Amino acid sequence: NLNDPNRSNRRVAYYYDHDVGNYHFFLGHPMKPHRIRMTHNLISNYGLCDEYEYDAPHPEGEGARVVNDITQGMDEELEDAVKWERRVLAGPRGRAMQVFRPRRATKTDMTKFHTDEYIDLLEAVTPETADAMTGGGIRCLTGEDCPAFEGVFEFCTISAGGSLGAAEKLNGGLADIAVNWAGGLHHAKKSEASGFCYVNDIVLGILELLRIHPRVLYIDVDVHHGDGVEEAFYTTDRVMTCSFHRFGEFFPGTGDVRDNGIKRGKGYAVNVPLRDGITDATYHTIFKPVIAKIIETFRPGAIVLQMGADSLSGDKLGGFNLTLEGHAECARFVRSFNIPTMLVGGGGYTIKNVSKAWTKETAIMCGIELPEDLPYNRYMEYFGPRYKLEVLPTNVDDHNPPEYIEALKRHIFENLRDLPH
Ligand code: ZL4
Ligand code: CA
Ligand code: ZN
Repeated sequence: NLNDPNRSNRRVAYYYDHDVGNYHFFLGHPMKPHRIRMTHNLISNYGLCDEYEYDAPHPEGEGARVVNDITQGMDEELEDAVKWERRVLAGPRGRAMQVFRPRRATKTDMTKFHTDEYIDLLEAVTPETADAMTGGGIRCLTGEDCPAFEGVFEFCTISAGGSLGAAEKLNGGLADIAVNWAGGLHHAKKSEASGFCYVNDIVLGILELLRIHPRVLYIDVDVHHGDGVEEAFYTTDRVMTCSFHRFGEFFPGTGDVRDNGIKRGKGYAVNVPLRDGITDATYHTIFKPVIAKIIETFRPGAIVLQMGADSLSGDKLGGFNLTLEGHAECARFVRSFNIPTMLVGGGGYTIKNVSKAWTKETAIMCGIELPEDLPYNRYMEYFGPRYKLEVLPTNVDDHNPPEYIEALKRHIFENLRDLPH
């Protein structure tokens, strides 16, 4: 039954470039692209994938090959044990999803949203100019949040290339769900980097989806407000943006519940400003009804879901108290509507938790609930002492009383009632 919301066999396309983990923002910078590599390693050791199939010929002309072969150099007995564990976890279902190395986004791709001048500047960053271009005088790359690190442009071609590849795959009807954990960089503006984000892969991906779909819904569960995406589509009724975020003396400071779009876009931006310490239970008393109502009234042809993992409990920058289960429930809930969906990453600064979240969520997209015991993997030592696929809540106070949540819901539902449907 194709309409069964829990139908397990969605076609999932997963985008990963094994170079992504090699980029470093700056010493001590909280954003660590290495977390994408950790995620991929955990995904492959859970048996969800094992090799690449290239979307397009790779510029370096490489063919498909096995990646992440952590068994190389192991003694035979351990190698057998690891391979056996993978086979057991993968089970009889065979390969769960298709794996692609994305093409790199080009300047022409990027200037579908960004200005030529800004992209030229980004491309001009080299090891020699990097230091001089950070902060000092150049307005577009600002200070410690967005340093001009070595390879920043290439990093952006990977992140944006994944989201474009994912959008193209959905447009072609070749997948039901497409995943790019290297994307989700929601703060980047038309001609300015902001909040660790340089090129807005999400805006580029949505623009691609709009070629086929009259209406696209954007949902953002990162703990920060999705301001760059909201701003890009603030005056259009073809994209509805909905961000859940921590609000009140917190970056970037935008995303008041009263900000809901202008001109033709009036009513097509939804903001859910939350206080710190929010738990799974409180979060879902607002996430589920708001998303269900939006889908019912807006009837999107495609969804982009930003799964920023900094809303998890214990995040270095976050302040929410969501467990792995509560975070993943957002993805499971959106999947149940059975609408073509692209999942992207975003924030997430306690990196062992980021890789657990995005691994669990990748599996859920494939219709698989993973066992809690982590499989042997290359980054095993990050996950001690419990080695479990879990993020537990802490006992911090939830500063979101029921009255506050109810008032937010009332405000949002009243706005949605005014939309044509
Ligand atoms: C750091 O330790 O709130 C950057 C940034 C670099 C290394 C050493 C420099 C120390 C925390 C953050 C000084 C850093 C001062 N290093 C940074 C107003 C601010 C000005 C910059 O998840 N300082 C700016 C951005 C936010 C601000 C959050 C979230 C992205 C996303 C999607 C972006 N900026 C105050 C901070 C450190 C750093 C330690 C930092 N920056 C924490 N929060 C911010 O939504 C990917
Ligand atoms: Ca958000
Ligand atoms: Zn964030």
